[in-house]
Amino acid sequence: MKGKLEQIKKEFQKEIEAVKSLADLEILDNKYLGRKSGALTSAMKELKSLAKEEIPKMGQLANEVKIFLTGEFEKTKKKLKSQDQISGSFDPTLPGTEQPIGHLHLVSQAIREISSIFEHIGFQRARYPEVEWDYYAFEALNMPISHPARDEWETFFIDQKPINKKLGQRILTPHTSSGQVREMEKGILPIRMMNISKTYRRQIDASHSPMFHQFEGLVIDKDINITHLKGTIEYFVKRFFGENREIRLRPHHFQFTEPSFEVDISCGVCEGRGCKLCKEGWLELAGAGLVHPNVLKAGKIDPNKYSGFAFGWGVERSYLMKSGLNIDDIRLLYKNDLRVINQF
Ligand code: FA5
Repeated sequence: MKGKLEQIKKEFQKEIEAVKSLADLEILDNKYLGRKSGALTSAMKELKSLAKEEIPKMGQLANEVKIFLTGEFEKTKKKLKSQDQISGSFDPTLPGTEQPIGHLHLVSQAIREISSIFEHIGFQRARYPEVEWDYYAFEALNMPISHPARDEWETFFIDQKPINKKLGQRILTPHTSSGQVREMEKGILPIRMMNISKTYRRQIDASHSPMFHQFEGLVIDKDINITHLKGTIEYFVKRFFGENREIRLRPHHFQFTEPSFEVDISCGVCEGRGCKLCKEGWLELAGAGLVHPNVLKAGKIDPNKYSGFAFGWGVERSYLMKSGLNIDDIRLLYKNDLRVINQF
């Protein structure tokens, strides 16, 4: 019996090495382990007819051969299956799986468009800190600590002790005007700055977001006057909103410009005739004015030699007012709802 079992194992090893397919493997499985006439199954049936003292020893050997055969079958099966997958299922002529391609958020698209429009008339992009000192956001802009105009910016304050008296408290910048004196401090004249960045205020409703973007133009040169300001704004409005849109400068008050204006554009819905959205045909979009002499002085520029203009706009509001966009809630831009975002 011992010789028979060893012979079965030897022949099996030779045969399994030659197996090339799962179908051949199944035939071999039947040949050796088949229930009715498998070579090993039949040998095991013969154990009963051995001498009593031989049975345990031969039984153990038969079991070892069975475990060996079963293990080899499993190993070969796995190997053949993975070969099948590699060679069988890969068809290089089939079209690949198309991956979805993302796109820029509409606010990023707006920022690119705005930058490019101003680049054409010589403005250079700048970006100043969003976590800013009180000094640059207010004090240097002609708003001393107790001035009530500061309230208009509904500022977020950082819970941190001031590091020196001049810079004051740390805040999240409420407007891009905080870049004005920083730009002047570089000491390079003339200035044509386009500062676009995130700004923060404690406000939230359909037309206010606590985080929003502003773009701030600042021009400092010799003999700058209101016609330069008006021409620049008009150029931007026609490029960004369309040739048919008009602008209006309405007298206003900002501490850091004199004179100051609010900039209105003619409504894109009724084309200036008056409707539900605009009431009288005009929409307010920005603040602007000629740079106050005290701000020039804070930036170490002589107001007797130089003058300048500045304007600050909301990026989101401007984008929402572009003709053809029907978004009536600014907060939709930041809800990350792909059904909205993917339309732009
Ligand atoms: C200012 O922030 C001035 N710094 C603008 C300025 C710059 C005046 C330079 C003179 C010279 P105002 O607070 O009006 O002004 O904001 C300007 C624009 O930012 C608004 O017209 C609006 O378009 C946008 N804006 C203001 N608050 C929000 C808000 N919470 N959410 C979205 N947009 C806002």
